Amino acid sequence: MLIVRPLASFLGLLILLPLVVGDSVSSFTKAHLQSLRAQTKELFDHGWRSYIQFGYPADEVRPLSCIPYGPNYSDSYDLRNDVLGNFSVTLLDLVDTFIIMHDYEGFRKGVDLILSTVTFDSDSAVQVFETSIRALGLLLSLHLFASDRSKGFYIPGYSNELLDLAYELGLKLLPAYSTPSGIPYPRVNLRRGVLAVPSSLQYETCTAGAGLPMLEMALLLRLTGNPSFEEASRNAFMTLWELRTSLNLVPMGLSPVKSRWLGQTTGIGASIDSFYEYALKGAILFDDAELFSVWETSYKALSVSAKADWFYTTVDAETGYLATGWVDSLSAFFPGLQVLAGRLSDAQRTYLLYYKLWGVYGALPERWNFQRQRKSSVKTAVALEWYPLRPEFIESTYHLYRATRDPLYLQVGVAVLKAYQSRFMATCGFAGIQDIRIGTMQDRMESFVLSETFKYLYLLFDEDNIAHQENLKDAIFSTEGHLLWLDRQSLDSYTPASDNVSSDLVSEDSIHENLEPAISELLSQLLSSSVERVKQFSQNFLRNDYGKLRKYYATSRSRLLDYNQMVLETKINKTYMAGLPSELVLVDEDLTDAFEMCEVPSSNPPFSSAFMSWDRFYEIDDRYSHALIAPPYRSAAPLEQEEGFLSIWGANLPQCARRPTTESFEVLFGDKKKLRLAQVDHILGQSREPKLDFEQPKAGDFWVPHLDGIRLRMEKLEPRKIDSRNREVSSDYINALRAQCIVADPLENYDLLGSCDTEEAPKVLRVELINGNAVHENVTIWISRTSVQSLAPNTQIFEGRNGSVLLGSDPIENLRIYEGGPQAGASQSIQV
Ligand code: DMJ
Repeated sequence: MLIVRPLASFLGLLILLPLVVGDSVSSFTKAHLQSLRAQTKELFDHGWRSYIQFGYPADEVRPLSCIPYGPNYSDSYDLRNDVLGNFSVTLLDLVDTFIIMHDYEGFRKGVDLILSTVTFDSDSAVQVFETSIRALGLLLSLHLFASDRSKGFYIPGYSNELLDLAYELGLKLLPAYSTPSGIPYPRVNLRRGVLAVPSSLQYETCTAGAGLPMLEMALLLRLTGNPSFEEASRNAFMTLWELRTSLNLVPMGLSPVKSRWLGQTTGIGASIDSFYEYALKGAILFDDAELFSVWETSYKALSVSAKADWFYTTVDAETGYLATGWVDSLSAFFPGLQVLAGRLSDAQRTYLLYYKLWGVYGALPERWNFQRQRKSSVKTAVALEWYPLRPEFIESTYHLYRATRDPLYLQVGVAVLKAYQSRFMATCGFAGIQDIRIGTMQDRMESFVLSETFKYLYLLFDEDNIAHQENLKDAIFSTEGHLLWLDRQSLDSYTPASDNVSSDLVSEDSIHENLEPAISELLSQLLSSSVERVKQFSQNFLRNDYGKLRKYYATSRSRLLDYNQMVLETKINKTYMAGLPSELVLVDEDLTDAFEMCEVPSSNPPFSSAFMSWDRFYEIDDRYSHALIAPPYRSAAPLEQEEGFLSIWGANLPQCARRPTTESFEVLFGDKKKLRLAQVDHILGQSREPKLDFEQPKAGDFWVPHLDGIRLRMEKLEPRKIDSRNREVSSDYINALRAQCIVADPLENYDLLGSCDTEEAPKVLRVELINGNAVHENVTIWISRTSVQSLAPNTQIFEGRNGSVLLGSDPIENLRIYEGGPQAGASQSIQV
């Protein structure tokens, strides 16, 4: 098994675990995992056979009506044409799934079919990035396996035919980069080049699309030696980065002609997702420090500006203000990326929402709306209602399982598997959901179902998979789930079989001359209307959430703060764990115990799920109960509470923290533009000064010399509220802290020194987050006296007694003035 245990308890396990694997028992023994893999393979085979029989050589098969599906030649504006280029895209996306499923025969059949029938001489306008990630990525991955004797998928007599095809496709995509900015046009006609695409389909490239082909294109260069591939795509990626806002954020779409953003919204989901993914994966694949710094900087910027309590939001890239009230399904890939970046606890936290969404909907709505409505319903919660069987949730589940081996992720896999065996199963493949709110199905199976969704599902159940072997340790999964690596040995050995497709289908100049006037005209019309749209939206937003915060602060803090959004809003509900069977919930409305415990299941097996034992595991259910609303046709119990799982993995679990009843709000000091420059240091050790007569910072504390550009999330501690650390706030605690801040200033300089005298209810503030960094228990944020003084008149931040700091008349529990000398920089005496 996966966890090493003393023999005695292992023997105990043998007695406790059922030896026969039933469908409803989550034992996850070797035999059980083997059965789960076999079931996954069976599903994949059903999809593959259906496509070959009823769809091929078209791009897709329609799973409900069993007919082929391809581009819509009668309407060039039909967006399905973006992925359907009439080159059998399902085949060109899925063949490497055979590799992951240890099926050499299937792999050979797939490769033979590609080589004997696929052609890119198609009069279709396709998205450059869709074609790159699906077809180009697959061909490169197949080539790497077919030409490598060490991986078990070598093809005897193979002489680069797959690479030839990739090369041919690469040359057809390359003219898209012929823009003045180097940002690619979004679409290209595979036979007739960029000019054959209507200009109104070329004015905007989404950020993910512009940056995305980089990995595939760069690999194509490394394998074929044609520098144009990497130069073009790398240049586009770095141009995007150069255009970032002062918050280090990159909006979601731009004009390839004008190289300017066409909106300011950003986030981690649709239109931007793979930008972060390829910064990190490119850094790993090519050992590239520049790309790594793009990832690190972006991640930090997102944490500062876009991280709410449980998930990343969409924000305005210039101001950091909340831009929309939804989370989209595509963003579910992000926890997997966080795992790859080594941010494991961040990843688990980000994952939790998607886990809950799957529990509620048995799918992920394309957009889920988290904002509180006057009358909540499934209609208000599901902002975009379809689920086209996207892979992102299972992709992150797989990465998290590999990093933690927590059985709850396997349980998720079982639930996903069951959904494909029942709900999504169709006569000719698998059908996505058309409308989650009422449960209608979609007559479509996109190529990523067979190329990604089943691949990650299988990998989740397969400890010994080829992808987990030592000789693939440097490989990464592309954004479309194709395994890529850099084979340094085979570099420089390639001569293209044919150069019959020329990259100058049309010269760069002529593309530019022909397209630019039309696009400029279109842009000027469009910009005026989109500016209007953005304005309207933000006005609405101001009336809603922003207004709440204004109201909250209006009376006592009229001069205060350039603040942002109200993130938390809490109320005591009768039950604190919505969605759990009542016999498993122990409700103590008096809030007198230190801990409220979930009922402990009676069996006491030796293993358990650590994720599920997290004391905040259920907080999100309650906090977002207004938006986690199940459609009427679903009545599923939470996955972790299913009997067959809980009785085995639920030892001493779950132990739940009480839901916080405190409120939180955000504060931004000084200039927003300084956010990304602000210094927030983590203290790694004690001061080296032998004996200081003032309190010293300790390891784990923060050092923040300047408050300008500092964003804090504050928790408001009031008597009898339950705080985020699961404690009831006592009046004694409040009074003790407030006693410190009574001002005893000999000069009675009340302009600069604060006072706790107030007629308001006494309270204390606590910093929960500082520029995206969580501030844990017993951690102090040290700031300099000068920074307080320089902001004091405008922002109502004051020095209290003994180095304490006040916001208005409230002391801040974990923020203190560092007394280490007048210059207060003190970097010499603190290791930071
Ligand atoms: C896939 O084509 C890829 O995972 C891509 O990166 C994002 N969109 C789809 C699946 O949702």
